[in-house]
Amino acid sequence: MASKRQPLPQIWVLHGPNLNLLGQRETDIYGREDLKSINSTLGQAGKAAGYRVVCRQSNHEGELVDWVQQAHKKAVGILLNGAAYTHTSVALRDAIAAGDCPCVEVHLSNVYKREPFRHGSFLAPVCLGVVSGLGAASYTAALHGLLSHLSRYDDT
Ligand code: CA2
Repeated sequence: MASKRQPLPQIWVLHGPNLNLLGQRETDIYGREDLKSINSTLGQAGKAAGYRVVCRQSNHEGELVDWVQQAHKKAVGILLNGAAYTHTSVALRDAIAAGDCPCVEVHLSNVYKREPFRHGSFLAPVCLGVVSGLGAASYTAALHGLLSHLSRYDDT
């Protein structure tokens, strides 16, 4: 009888508004790497660790809220660059807090070096941690932090 392979546990990577423009504009702030390349790096690193990485980008707050809710059901962890919604969205914060899936807040730029309105985050208090300022490497650092957390709390 053919053996059935278990599907890999999923990590969802959610990118917020305007991050589809990465690599094309404001490269002095956000770097030259585009989203496709960041997603591909995360996919490979996740696969090497035994996870399926699912990446999505939206410019719409409600769609991001929907995805966070779905991630709580389908994924074991979330990396979220909420972009501008980080600093404004009670809805995203409530969605993160509404489930048990650990979420890491990610930023390419060092938000604390920038305008004061970027210093506050509605999301950070309900996240596992925050990585900010390492460029595209913020995402890989966040993934490694999440994987380390998951390996500590693995109940399989
Ligand atoms: O540093 C980050 O990753 C941010 O989340 C990026 C957001 C910003 O509102 C946050 O304060 C910090 C902005 C994303 C905009 O991305 C662009 C990329 C290329 C060109 C223009 C915008």
